[in-house]
Amino acid sequence: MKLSKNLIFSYKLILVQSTMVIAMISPLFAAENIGVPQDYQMIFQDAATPNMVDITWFHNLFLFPVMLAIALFVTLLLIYVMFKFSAKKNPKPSKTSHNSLIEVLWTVIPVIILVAISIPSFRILYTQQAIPVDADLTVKATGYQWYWGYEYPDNDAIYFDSLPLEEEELTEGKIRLLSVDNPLVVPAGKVVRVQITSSDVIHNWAVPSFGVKMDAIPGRLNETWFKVDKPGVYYGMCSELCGVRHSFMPIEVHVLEQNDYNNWLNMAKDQFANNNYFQNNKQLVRLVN
Ligand SMILES: [Cu+2]
Repeated sequence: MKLSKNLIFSYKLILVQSTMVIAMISPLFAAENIGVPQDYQMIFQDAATPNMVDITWFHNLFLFPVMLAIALFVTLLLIYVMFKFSAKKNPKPSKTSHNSLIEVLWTVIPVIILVAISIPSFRILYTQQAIPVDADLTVKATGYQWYWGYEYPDNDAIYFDSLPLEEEELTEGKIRLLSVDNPLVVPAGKVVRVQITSSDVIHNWAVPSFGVKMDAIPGRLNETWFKVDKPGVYYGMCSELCGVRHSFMPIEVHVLEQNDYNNWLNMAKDQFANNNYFQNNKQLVRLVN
């Protein structure tokens, strides 16, 4: 009776683990997506920056196999123990309570695994944090309850608000809850330094395909960077719970070829530059008054 219970338990364990493995591997073969989440997606979007390439490699080809190997090893060990030392097969249990060799092994091997994981992990963390000194462009993203404001301090202080499109404004190619009226526009193949802050509560500027996720904190200026070679539209969202309309502050980044970017810049200078900052920023007006 006990054995059959054990059997059912081990079958369940195998079933749960194999379902988890299939669920985690299948998105690796998902169709091409650039900067857009896909239906039933479970892991990363396609990488658009060198940092995200590293992060994807680290997860898919390093952490995931290590995790899989450990999970399989522990599962097999459990199954082995359940059969080998069941009450039926092993009626007189051993009274062993210490085994120096095994204790050293189960301490040293996990330490080696953790050190091996930490080396690429620290390298990736460092490249994310170290802003290249020769950044080609600086943009500033400010989080407001509940939209983003973008500023180009190097280009006549261009400033504009970026609000999500309402459902009736959605045209062909626009995505509900991801498309905005004024997207952030940057040139392709250039290092973009992003300064991130907030005017009210903590927000978070996150674009998954860039491997970028940085808190926007009132009174602080955080920095991150990205370099996207492939022109296209990339999406992200505020990733810090910031209030009732937290899910309505998407991020849309247009990466343009240099020529197209220059054209946009000229247009933006006409439209957005040197405007009265307070007029543009209703939130600040409210705070000041
Ligand atoms: Cu937010």
